[in-house]
Amino acid sequence: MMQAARGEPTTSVPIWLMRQAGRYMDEYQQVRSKVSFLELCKRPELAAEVMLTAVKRLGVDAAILFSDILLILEPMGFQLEFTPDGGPKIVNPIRQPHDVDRVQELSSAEPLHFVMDAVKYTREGLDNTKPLIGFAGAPFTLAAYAVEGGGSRNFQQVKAFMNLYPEKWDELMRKIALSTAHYLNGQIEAGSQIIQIFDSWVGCIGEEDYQKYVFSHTKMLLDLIRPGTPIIHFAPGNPMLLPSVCEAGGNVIGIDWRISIDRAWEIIGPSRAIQGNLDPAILLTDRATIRRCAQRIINQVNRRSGFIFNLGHGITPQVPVDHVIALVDIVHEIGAA
Ligand code: 1CP
Repeated sequence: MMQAARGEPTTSVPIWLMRQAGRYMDEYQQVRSKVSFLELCKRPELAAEVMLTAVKRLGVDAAILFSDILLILEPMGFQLEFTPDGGPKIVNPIRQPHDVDRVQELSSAEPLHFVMDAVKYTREGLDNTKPLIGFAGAPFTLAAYAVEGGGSRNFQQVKAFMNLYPEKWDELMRKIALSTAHYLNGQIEAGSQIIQIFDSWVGCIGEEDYQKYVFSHTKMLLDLIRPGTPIIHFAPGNPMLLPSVCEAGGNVIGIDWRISIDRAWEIIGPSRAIQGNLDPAILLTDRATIRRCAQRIINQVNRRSGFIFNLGHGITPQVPVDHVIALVDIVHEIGAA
């Protein structure tokens, strides 16, 4: 996994899956029947146990910290809740330009000390061959939650805010980017060996707006991450953004199923690794279909160095665990052949 992240040749194809520990798994549901999601994130031993259990059960080649991109918003002054259906809600979102003034910029990772502890415990429980991925939301995606107050279908409020109040938008993005840099460097210090940036919702905007409202902030964040740790930059939803996403930075570019591996590699170029890109919906089909789709991806990779198998987005709660285990086995089998 580390070799692939650095773009070096590997003897097999490494695989891990976004949301590999989550609601589709019985073991996770059992833990969640006793504690709320936020409590789970704030109990480092428990958070580590949830991820270690998933890694062991699935046989994947990397662990990701068990946490959530939204936790950083709490010490920045947002009141965060998770509704019973699992969705996040911000009780005091940004609606007016002056709301940005109350957003606290973090000057260290200390307010999120429980996350650093979860990194330590997860690292301690992992086999040495499996790296631990630390992560954070990218500035746009975090700002989108801060303005919308939760998930959104069309992101109207965040788009209106950035167009109407560009200076306040820059101030908000800057506060988030600088806080996130402390947070990620803290995770690296605690033992994370790879960092993934999730810009999960940036695909809702176009190329020009990415350049105008997003690019410089994401680039600043990536430039502030301690050198030497590979960065996976995942910005799904709109493959037209890929040239700008690459320019913003990252050693590995995460792609979703909307673009083929071949075309993505043409755009991304040989100097970076790629992570992706199975449609998570395929995990709802059957073993033969999962095999066929995994084979197609590995054929397109065509032995190029620097490939990490993953989904184009997270595992959904409806997916049978057996199908996920089958995918990991299939990728290990085909990828070593
Ligand atoms: O009820 C529950 O148990 C909560 C379900 C849950 C889980 C298991 C949420 C709420 N978050 C998580 C864990 C999580 N989230 C991880 C670590 C576990 C793993 O990957 O195995 C990670 C890396 C995240 C990152 C995350 N949170 C993202 C980026 C990835 C993506 O899916 O694009 C996003 C957008 C979030 C916000 C969030 N948190 C939870 C949900 C259901 C969502 C998405 C909701 C939405 O706005 O649509």
